Amino acid sequence: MPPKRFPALVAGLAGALAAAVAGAALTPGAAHAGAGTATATVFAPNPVQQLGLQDLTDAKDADLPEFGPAYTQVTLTDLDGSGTLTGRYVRVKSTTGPAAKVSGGAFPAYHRDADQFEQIMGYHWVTTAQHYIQSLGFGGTLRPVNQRQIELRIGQYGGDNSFFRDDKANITLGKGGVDDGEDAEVIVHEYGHSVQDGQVPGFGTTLESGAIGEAFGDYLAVAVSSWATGTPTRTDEACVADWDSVSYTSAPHCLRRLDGTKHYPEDVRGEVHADGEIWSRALWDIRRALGDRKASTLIIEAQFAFAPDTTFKAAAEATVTAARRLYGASAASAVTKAFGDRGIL
Ligand SMILES: [Ca+2]
Ligand SMILES: [Ca+2]
Ligand SMILES: [Ca+2]
Ligand SMILES: [Zn+2]
Repeated sequence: MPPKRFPALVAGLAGALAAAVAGAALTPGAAHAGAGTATATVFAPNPVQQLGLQDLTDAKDADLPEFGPAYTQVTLTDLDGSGTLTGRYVRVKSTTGPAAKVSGGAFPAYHRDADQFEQIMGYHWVTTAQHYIQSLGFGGTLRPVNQRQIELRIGQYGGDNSFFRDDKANITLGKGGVDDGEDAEVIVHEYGHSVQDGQVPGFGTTLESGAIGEAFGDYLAVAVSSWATGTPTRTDEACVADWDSVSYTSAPHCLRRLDGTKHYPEDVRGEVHADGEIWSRALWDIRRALGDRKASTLIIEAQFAFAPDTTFKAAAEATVTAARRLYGASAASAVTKAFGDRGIL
């Protein structure tokens, strides 16, 4: 388990605290001091990864007994005290079903067959992803990254259409197959697009920059999953969205992987998600070489220098530069090797 980040407040206290801090200006540090909290129930990160069961199926959103051990109680943080899923980093809007509502300092223990479950998931995993980024020093010793309130919408149709959206800060989750909001790695992938847009407004206007966007979302999904829920994992750590993908892949179920062998330029297919696997493997290798903390820090720091229409080569060079500036020559050479192995540098 990672270091404890969520203070274990008793439920009764949480409501009082939420009221006390409502409207107060929260500093990033205050997010960890228990401001605006409530307990809730989530998957962490998803039932396939948690249980190691590749034969789980959506079963039309049924709350079958095998999901039981995957339900995990967490403390939602950074809530604004209104009793809804509105907080410092995200506000949740659902067009399907009723809105989740606090009762006595806690959200009811919604399960996957309730629309509110995906709302809670969305709130929790966006906030957790922002906490992960802050844990690296962003907003402290390093510049803030995407420390704004985004909107997370849940609708019948959503899907991964961020490449075509004009409001890239925000997230839309759909309900095709397994509800997208039941898999933390889908939520954090989408938040990855928001993060990059926060760093470089309008990022991802070309095939290669778009592929970098998909790759970073996948990388962030895995990094946040591991940070929040621990390793080793019961499915391959490099597997993204083990649960959402059960309805469209064969076992082991992965939407995409970080440890593929695609090489530039011969494996380019002209599709951002497919080509993103070239870039994400380089990020994965950087993480294996330098560890999660250094890798994620330099990868995110480098993105500030990316042009909205960057090429793989220019972005890789910016990443090497960030590695050298933050961690010196040996880190820079590890990053150069990772991109070199993919044919990018
Ligand atoms: Ca559901
Ligand atoms: Ca889905
Ligand atoms: Ca996973
Ligand atoms: Zn995407």
